[in-house]
Amino acid sequence: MRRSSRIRAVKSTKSPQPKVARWKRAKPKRAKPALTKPKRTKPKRTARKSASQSKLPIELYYWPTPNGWKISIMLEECGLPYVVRPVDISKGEQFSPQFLAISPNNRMPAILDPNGPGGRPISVFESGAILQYLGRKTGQFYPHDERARVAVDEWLFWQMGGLGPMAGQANHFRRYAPEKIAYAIDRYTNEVNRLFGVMNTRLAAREFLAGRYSIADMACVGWVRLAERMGQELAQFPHLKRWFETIRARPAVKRAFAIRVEAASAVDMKDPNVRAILFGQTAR
Ligand SMILES: N[C@@H](CCC(=O)N[C@@H](CS)C(=O)NCC(=O)O)C(=O)O
Repeated sequence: MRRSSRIRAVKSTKSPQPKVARWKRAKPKRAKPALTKPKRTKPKRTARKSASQSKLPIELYYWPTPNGWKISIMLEECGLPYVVRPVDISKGEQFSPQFLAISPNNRMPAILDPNGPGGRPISVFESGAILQYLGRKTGQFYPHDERARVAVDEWLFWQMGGLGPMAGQANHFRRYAPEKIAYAIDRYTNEVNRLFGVMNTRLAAREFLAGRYSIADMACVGWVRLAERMGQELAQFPHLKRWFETIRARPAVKRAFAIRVEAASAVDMKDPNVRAILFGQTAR
C-alpha cells in the first residue's frame, strides 16, 4: 500500500463573515488575601500568544463524505474561519503519522483548533465529538439547557451508533462488495429503511430532530442526501423529505456541500489499489 507521508493543504474555503473563535470565559474569581508571597504570573506573554493564535483558522481534515460534511456544515453555520486539509483516503493519507497523531482511528474528519481551551491548540477526532466541541466553543446549535441538550445528544448518538454505521454498510454491500450478497444487502438496506422511518415519525411533530436546528440534524443530513445509494426513496418519508429540503436550502449548508476536492472526484473505486487501502484494513 502506498502511504503519503504528508497531508497536503490544497484548498481553503471562505466563510462569508469570518469570526474569531470565541470561548465563553468563566467569571474571574475574586482574589483571596495572600497568606504567603504572591506567585509571579506571566499574563503579558499569554495574552500576546492567544491574541496571535486566535487569528489562525481551524484546520479541517476532510474528505467529501457524509462524515466530512457534518463538520464543514457546522463550521459554515458558526461562521468560524477554517481551512480544508484534504485527507485522500483513497491513497492512504489517513495512515500518515501526522494524521494518526490527531486521529488514531485513521478516519477523517478531524480538526485542529489553534485556539483551543486556555488559548492553546487542541485536536479532536470523531465527528460527534467534533460537533459537540464546536457547539460548546461557540455556544451555537448545542443548547446549554440540560433537557434540550439531552435531546440533541440522543439524536447525535443515534446517528453515530445507528444511522451512520448502518448506512455505511448498506452503501458498501450495495455498491462496493465484489459479490452481490442478498442477505447483507437486505439486512442493511432494511435497517436504513427502518431508521429513516424513525426519523420520519420523529419529524412529523417537530421541525428538527431535537426541536430546534442543532448539531444532531447536521450529523444526519449527509446520509439522507445519499438516500438513493442506500436503496431509499425519500417519497416514502414525507416529513423526512421536508426536513431534508429545509436543511439543504440553508446558505451555510449550500456552502458546505459546494466545497470541491478535485482529487475526490477522480477516485476510481474499481481500482485494486484503492480497494486494498479502503477495504483490506486489519490491525497494524
Ligand atoms: N466514527 C467516525 C467515522 C469516520 C469515517 O468512517 N470516515 C471515513 C470516511 S466517511 C474514513 O475516513 N475512512 C478512511 C478509511 O476507511 O480508512 C466519525 O464519525 O468520525
